[in-house]
Amino acid sequence: MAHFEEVLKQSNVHPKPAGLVLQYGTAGFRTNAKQLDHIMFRMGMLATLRSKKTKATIGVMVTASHNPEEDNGVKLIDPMGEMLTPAWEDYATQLANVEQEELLTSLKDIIEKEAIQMSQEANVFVGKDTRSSSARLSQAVVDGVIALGSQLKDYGLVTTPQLHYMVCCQNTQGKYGEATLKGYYSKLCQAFIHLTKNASNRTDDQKHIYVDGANGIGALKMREMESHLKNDLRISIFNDGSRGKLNHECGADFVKVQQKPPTGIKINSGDRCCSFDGDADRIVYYYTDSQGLFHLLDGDKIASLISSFLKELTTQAGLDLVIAVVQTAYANGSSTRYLEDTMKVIVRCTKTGVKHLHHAAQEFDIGVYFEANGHGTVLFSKAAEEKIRQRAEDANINDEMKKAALLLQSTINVINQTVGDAIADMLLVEAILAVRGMTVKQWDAIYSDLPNRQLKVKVSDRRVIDTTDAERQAVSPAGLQEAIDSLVKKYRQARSFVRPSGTEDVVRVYAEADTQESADALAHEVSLAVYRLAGGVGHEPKPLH
Ligand code: NG1
Ligand code: ZN
Repeated sequence: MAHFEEVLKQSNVHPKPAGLVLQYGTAGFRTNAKQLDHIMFRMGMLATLRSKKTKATIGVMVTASHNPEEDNGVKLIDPMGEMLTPAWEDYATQLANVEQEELLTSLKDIIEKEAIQMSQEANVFVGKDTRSSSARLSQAVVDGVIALGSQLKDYGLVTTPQLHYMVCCQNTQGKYGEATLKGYYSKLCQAFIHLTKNASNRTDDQKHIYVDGANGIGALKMREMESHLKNDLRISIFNDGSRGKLNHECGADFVKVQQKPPTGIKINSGDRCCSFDGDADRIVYYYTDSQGLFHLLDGDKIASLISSFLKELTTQAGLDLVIAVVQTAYANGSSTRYLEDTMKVIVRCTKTGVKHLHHAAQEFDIGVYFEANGHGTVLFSKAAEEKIRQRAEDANINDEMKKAALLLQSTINVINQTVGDAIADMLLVEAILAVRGMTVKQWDAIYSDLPNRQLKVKVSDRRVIDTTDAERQAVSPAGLQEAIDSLVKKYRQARSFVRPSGTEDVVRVYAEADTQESADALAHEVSLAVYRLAGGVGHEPKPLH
């Protein structure tokens, strides 16, 4: 076959360093950019096979999200804009790791196992973030796509969620929207303008938001979007990439983990700020109060705001829809209590990793899912969307019901249902605050976070840690869970768990308790237990204070 000759020729341009083994993890492949050229080429080919198999457009995004500038990575996007199906993650790992001379055999093996018709047409969408290595690496993806004879559309610089959106639009024949950046901005911004236009309680300072773009793609895309907002929202962008380094002392991950404002942002007390991560699929909010104290409003608080808004609107519209919030073990205990006891919504806990949350959220009429780190979105079932549409068009209902149904429709349109999207989530939060006339302080006050701490421990092989119960309990190594249990008992309102990271070669430790000192002490003690029982390497973890 002609394609295979081309594959052989091109694979010599993108050779695999012998012996290198990488795995398609929760965030695709992610490592130092120098090691990724062959991976990109091979993922271009795998996307083509996936496209032939599904008879649909597949996306390939070149990014390493919140990782440092010298890293890069790649993720495949399935037809409805969702993450690659797990069975194909295994093919991705297989294809990535075969040595040069076995490449064709491995390709043919996938083709055979999946009964792929090579004569079937294929179409692949490619996108990249602003890393200096991204241009070269996305070219390697393109070479892989072309080698197997697929059609191709290169979107160039886009956020991860924008590429997910394009794939979904393309495969739904435009029902979800137009597969262009202009289509994306106008859908989201029109919905935002509709939501805010009758917001009688909105104050002037509510029309101004400060955005930390993490020196990445999000900043560029916010600039592009501004004109579509028709002055309905003023946006001040910091860390726009003109000076600082990507994700360096800025961005959503830095702000969440360090629990402090990013460098490079100048704000006054009470100003409403948010930080995106390096590929703009995460967002966290924050402000400083009149005493200069920093307040973080993370994914849990965003999920709480959104779900309470949706509950209010569905009730006002007289719609009986089941709303659930999906979280992970990292969700602050106060948020879970607030959602269950005060809001009375269903709460589910899944393993870390967006695909797990997304999957669980699909089981409800309305599923709001957020990781504490700010990655999340809202899913509406087809039936729920239909009920909302019918209610909005019903001529026999009162004004209040009608208004609520129309607001719900615009809420659906401002959301990117394919994946967590910092830009879309920001517009939704801004709209809710405007409609409610709510300040960032009032939003923050819906519940108080339990003080918490996240730490990392280096061990020689993090796979020795095995967990259960949505990662909240360690089943191995022996004795670790017992050690954690007895440490937790020493503190009030305490909780702690450990799990191997899916994106870094470390074990993550999380602890929360009634005071910051207790949370810090507990996190440190649990880190020591991990170090001692799970084969820690290097120095023993030191206390934080
Ligand atoms: P790992 O490295 O597995 O903890 C991190 C985040 C996840 C998810 C992935 C993918 C934390 C604690 N973990 O995973 O939530 O976002 O990266 O980017 O924030
Ligand atoms: Zn990201």
